[in-house]
Formats: sequence, structure tokens, C-alpha cells
Amino acid sequence: MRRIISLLLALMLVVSVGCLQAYALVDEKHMEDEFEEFCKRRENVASIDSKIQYYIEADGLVFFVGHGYFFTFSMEDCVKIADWYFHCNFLTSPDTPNIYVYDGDRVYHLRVAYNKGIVTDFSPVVELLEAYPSSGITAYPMGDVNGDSALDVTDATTLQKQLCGIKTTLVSDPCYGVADMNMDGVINIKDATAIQKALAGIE
Ligand SMILES: [Ca+2]
Ligand SMILES: [Ca+2]
Repeated sequence: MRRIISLLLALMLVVSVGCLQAYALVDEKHMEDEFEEFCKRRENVASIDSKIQYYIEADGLVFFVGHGYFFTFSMEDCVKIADWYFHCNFLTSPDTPNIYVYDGDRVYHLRVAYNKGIVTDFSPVVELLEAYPSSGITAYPMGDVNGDSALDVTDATTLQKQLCGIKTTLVSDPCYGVADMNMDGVINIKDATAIQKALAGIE
């Protein structure tokens, strides 16, 4: 009888551990280890003080803000990935936050994850940055001329005013390329028109 009870208890333990594993969507330890390895490879060093600051899960991936001892952002930099601009509002030298993606196996910089087709939808990234404003990273969609992280008609009028020499509130200077809505390398009235067309759903 005692043996049967022991077997039942052991079975219950196995089942409960299995349930715990099933509901632990992110293996944080593995993700942290992978991020550390990523940072070490990137810097070609034997050890590194890396840290995952914030993360969210979406689309079967984990999006996170991480710190490692290398530069990608700087105060003068605005990183463009797909139709988004990302700006780090502060520089905590030498470790500056960046956005990464973990697919349950490996860690990628957001740009690489996009280039590889692992990430196509940037809404989880926006959600991550909105949920954790203290990350210091702001996302601007293409055309967000006034830098309020949203694209609306105000952006078209702001750009029109700016081009006419009227003082306006603009996106932080390193990200001004966000105004090149038609992506032809110059910022002019055609971009204001392109913003209006995008808002109207016209290609
Ligand atoms: Ca805007
Ligand atoms: Ca343009």
C-alpha cells in the first residue's frame, strides 16, 4: 500500500512539474544565458555584464530591452529599422539599451530579426517601449514629424509649416529622417503629401 502511495505521489510530482514547465512560457535563465553569449560574441570578450531589463511575449517571440557593453545607439544616433526610427533618450555609458528578440533558442538584435523575417510586425516593440518608458528608447513611425510617436494629420501640417520656415515642434533632431516619408533621400513637400496619402490609405 505504501509503495502504491509513493508511486502516486511521484506521479503527481511529475505531472505538476510538467504543468509548471508547460505554463512557463519563457525560460528566463536560458534567455539570459543566450543574451550573455550574444553580447560576448558581439564584443569578442570572455565575460560581459549583460542584463535583460524588460520583456514582453508576443507572436511566439520575446521582445526585450537589454544592456550589454557595446554601442549601437548614441545620443547622436537614431536607428532606422523597417518603417520605424528608434532613439535612445539617454546614454548610460558604456552600456546603452537596445531592443532584442528571443525566439526560444537564440537572441537577435531587432534589426537582424527583421532582416531575417523573424519579426514582421513591430506593434509588440511599440507595446514594449510604451509599457516601459524608463527604458529610454522611443519609437517613431515613419512620417512622425512632430515626434509624438503617432502618425496623424498634424505631422503633415507640421512638415508643411517647417518647409515654409515656420517654427514647429519636431521630432528630436537625429530622427528627422523620419520626415522622408516617400524615402527618396530628400525632405520636401512631396513627403507631406505622402503622409496625407498614407493616412487616407492611398498608395
Ligand atoms: Ca506625430
Ligand atoms: Ca522625401
